[in-house]
Amino acid sequence: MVDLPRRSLLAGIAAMGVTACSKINESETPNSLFKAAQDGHRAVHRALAGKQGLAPEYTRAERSPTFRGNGSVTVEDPFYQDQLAKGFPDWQLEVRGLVERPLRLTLADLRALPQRTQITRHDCVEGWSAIGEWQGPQLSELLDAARVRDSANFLVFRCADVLYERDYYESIDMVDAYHPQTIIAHSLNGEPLPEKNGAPLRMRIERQLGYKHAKYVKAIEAVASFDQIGQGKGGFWEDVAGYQWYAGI
Ligand SMILES: Nc1nc2c(c(=O)[nH]1)N[C@H]1C(S)=C(S)[C@@H](COP(=O)(O)O)O[C@H]1N2
Ligand SMILES: [Mo]
Repeated sequence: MVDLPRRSLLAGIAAMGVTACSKINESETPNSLFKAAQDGHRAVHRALAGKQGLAPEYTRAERSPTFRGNGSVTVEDPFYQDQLAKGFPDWQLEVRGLVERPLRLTLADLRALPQRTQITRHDCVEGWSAIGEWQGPQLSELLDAARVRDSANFLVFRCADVLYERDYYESIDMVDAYHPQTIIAHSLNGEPLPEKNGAPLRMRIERQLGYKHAKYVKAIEAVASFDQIGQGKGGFWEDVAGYQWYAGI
């Protein structure tokens, strides 16, 4: 595990500037389209949306006055609570698994990267929506810096909270991983994330339903398959309640 100073992270990103594109192209090869076709919804959605289709973005005036918290709204862990009280000075996000260069990034590292701000609508399957302004680096920046191996097919997000006695986790494929609106958000409506919305870091994966947007993210793991993770369905709600792994909207 390397503790990368910011300069070398940025240098790494500059040096790997083309990876995001080549990765997306790779995932459009006939072979992986065949794999995608095993899930009808995913294939149809991809065909209609196009690989770079953007989720709608809204104006500041359209933001919801409050953005509710759902699922876990607190993290019991004492280290987490101590960090929350102090503004997360020692929180680290790990990027690990099938990568050439594992990373450990502080919030300061993440804030020093180029930032994306997006005002999007969150849709929860429980029947509510909210519009919020999110800010953070694109996930592709980190993946390029970590040099994701070709053998990686999915990213697993490991979360700090426990819900119904299980660690929350989620996973996405490499098309969503490199999508321009997939960001690691540290801010909501111009403020650091509140605890209920996933402080200090939560995913925004804008073309998917709410449960895919992992909150309290502590590690991002590149894997070939998620068969051996959790109960093998690729996420907390997929395991617990049979929700679809591909939740495209
Ligand atoms: N770690 C973690 N991430 C999570 C959840 C959770 O309980 N724990 N709930 C999911 C669900 S179902 C939704 S709708 C959104 C809610 O995000 P919010 O609390 O910011 O509204 O987070 C998702 N990500
Ligand atoms: Mo949800």
